[in-house]
Amino acid sequence: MDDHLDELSRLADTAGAEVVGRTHQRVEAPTPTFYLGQGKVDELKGVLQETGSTLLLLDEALSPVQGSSLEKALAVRVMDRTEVILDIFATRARSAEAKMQVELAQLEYLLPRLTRMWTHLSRIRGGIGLRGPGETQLETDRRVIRRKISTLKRRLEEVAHHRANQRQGRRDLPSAALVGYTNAGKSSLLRALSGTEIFVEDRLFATLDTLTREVDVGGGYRFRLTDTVGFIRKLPHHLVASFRATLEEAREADLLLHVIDAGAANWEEQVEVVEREMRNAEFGMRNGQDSTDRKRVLYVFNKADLLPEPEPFLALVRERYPHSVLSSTIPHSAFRTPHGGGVEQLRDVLRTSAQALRPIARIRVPLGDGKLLAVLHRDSEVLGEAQVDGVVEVTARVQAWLLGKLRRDGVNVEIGF
Ligand SMILES: Nc1nc2c(ncn2[C@@H]2O[C@H](COP(=O)(O)OP(=O)(O)OP(=O)(O)O)[C@@H](O)[C@H]2O)c(=O)[nH]1
Ligand SMILES: [Mg+2]
Repeated sequence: MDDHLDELSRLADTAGAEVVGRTHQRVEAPTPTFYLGQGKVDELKGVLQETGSTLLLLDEALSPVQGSSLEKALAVRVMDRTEVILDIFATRARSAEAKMQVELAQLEYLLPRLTRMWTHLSRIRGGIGLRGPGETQLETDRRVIRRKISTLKRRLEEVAHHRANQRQGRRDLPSAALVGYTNAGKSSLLRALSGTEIFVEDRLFATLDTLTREVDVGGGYRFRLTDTVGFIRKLPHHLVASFRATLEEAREADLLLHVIDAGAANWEEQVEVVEREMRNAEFGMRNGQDSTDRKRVLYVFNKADLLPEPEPFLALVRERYPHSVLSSTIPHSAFRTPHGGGVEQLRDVLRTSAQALRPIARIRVPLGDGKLLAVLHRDSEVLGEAQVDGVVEVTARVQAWLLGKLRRDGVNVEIGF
């Protein structure tokens, strides 16, 4: 309960509001008018006046009716968690795509609430609210909004299509996506591993755009590592739906790095939230190595520098999550992995994965089979070619799927020589 209100406070802070008080009530059956009971509403009225607050935030989702009756009764702006999150996304969207995605989510959210927003806009000015790209739409009617929604969906599909095409040409490198709860340190990890400058902030939802960097994982191997938008408890479903295309990059990755803030008291709850959202977004996940049709997940317990005893902690979590590593992106912190700096263990695991995902193979290509040679040059990394006994022997780093295909086609392939 307190964790949830702490998180709501952080959301408020990120949105630019100052928290002056908090209260909670166990609500067995929310009332259709106020969600809360009349007694609580009266109490809130007093507190709001005393503190001179202009805003009331609720951690639970309000119906359009509950929102507007509470606003009337309390004479302040009332927002639920969904609205605060939408507001943060609206002010933080930078790229054209992120802006379109947020606008789509805002419009979908607004549609059933149009009347309430109209009155709200005419009555209350300033403060945080539904700012950003969706704002101008408030003046238009439902029909226009619906048309705008379908235009946005179409344009987002075009962007997604374009990206899928781009991805096609980059299948030669193994890929991993950083996923996890907001503020877990995903962007910091990408920065530490790639050695490039990436925006990091101790606020929620610092990252809204996916960003991909090539990372040298040692032994001549490179990984394509993608940073993604963070998840949070009760992430508005409109947002999840409109950010679907952005998450496509993560869905396509060979490997998922689930980044966890090991220093958070409720990290287990955060892991559950992330896994639930990923299931909803249809990520094919598996925890382990034994089946081939699902995606591998590596649990990265970050901020290990905050743990008093990192090694016993890791031993404990490995009982439940066998594929886990500790990391810390803070340079020169007391935490060191057995292989050096705070992210070196993760780099080692990535190298091992790269070796497994891209084994080196020797392929015997009959002289004159230009088509096969072309396929190898396009879809694998050719390390060497030699003509031996009437065949071309190609040594290459080959993706597992291509190896399977070559074997099925009866090509002479040898690995582990
Ligand atoms: N103590 C400690 N803090 C860290 C570590 N890694 C990141 N942080 C801090 O955690 C905060 C969030 O880091 P980000 O990298 O922006 O987190 P994120 O997962 O990308 O967050 P979103 O983009 O908001 O989803 C920043 O203040 C970082 O400096 C770590 O290993 N140890
Ligand atoms: Mg980030």
